[in-house]
Amino acid sequence: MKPRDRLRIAMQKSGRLTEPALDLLNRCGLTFRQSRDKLFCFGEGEPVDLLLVRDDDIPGLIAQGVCDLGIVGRNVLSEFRGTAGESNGNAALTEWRKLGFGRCRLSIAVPQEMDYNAPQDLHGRRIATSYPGLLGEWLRTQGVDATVITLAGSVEIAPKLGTADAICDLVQSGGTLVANQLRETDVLLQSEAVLAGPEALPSDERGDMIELLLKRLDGVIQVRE
Ligand code: PRT
Ligand code: ZN
Repeated sequence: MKPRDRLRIAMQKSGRLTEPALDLLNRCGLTFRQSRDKLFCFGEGEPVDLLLVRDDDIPGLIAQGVCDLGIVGRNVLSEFRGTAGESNGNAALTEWRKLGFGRCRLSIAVPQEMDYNAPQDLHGRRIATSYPGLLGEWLRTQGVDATVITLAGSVEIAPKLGTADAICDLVQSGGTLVANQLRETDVLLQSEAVLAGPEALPSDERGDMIELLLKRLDGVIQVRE
């Protein structure tokens, strides 16, 4: 791949993390020229550009070196690290900073009427999720043998449709679970948006720019807290 002299940050094009991520970068003194219906935003002052993509693509873009950093939910980053990462010859990714927005948790939920006391009650059951890596790892640590059903979306209706006995999905207010007669039983992961990047910083101007950005971020995050 051609060496780049400008830093490139991947962020969500359109979704829950878009506005707060852009707001945070603006507070760090970064402004961008291109309108947001485009894939690429050119940085005006500093040599920092944005790539606007689906959140699920962000870890892969960093691991492949297409982007230097990304703003993404820990849930997406952890799932990627568990299922791809080094085994695919990709660079190992790390959380450089917690960003304090996009907070949610990845939880197990079961139908309200199900008799559930402990993870062992999931033995032999079917659990629907968009996070098969994280769920599989949790089931292993709990010593539970269950069938993981991977769905891209609408996980919360799987029990009602009869395609799963329980789900493992993101929860924020809990409203979606209640609306689907489900109750939260176990939290697998507490999540928020994070600044993700490779474990080793690039040893050129981009590395210097990342260090400067991290310093500014720390200032902005401290003011918020
Ligand atoms: O198009 P793209 O793939 O980029 O977007 P997306 O639809 O995958 O993501 P998006 O915008 O929904 O969420 C982006 C990130 O926001 C997630 O990866 C999480 O890190 C974070 N986040 C924070 C959430 C929620 N809160 C959240 N509540 N992501 C999803 N939800 C959903 C959840 O899946 C469930 O359907 O909201 C519902 C639960 O919310 P409550 O409030 O009813 O509990
Ligand atoms: Zn997504």
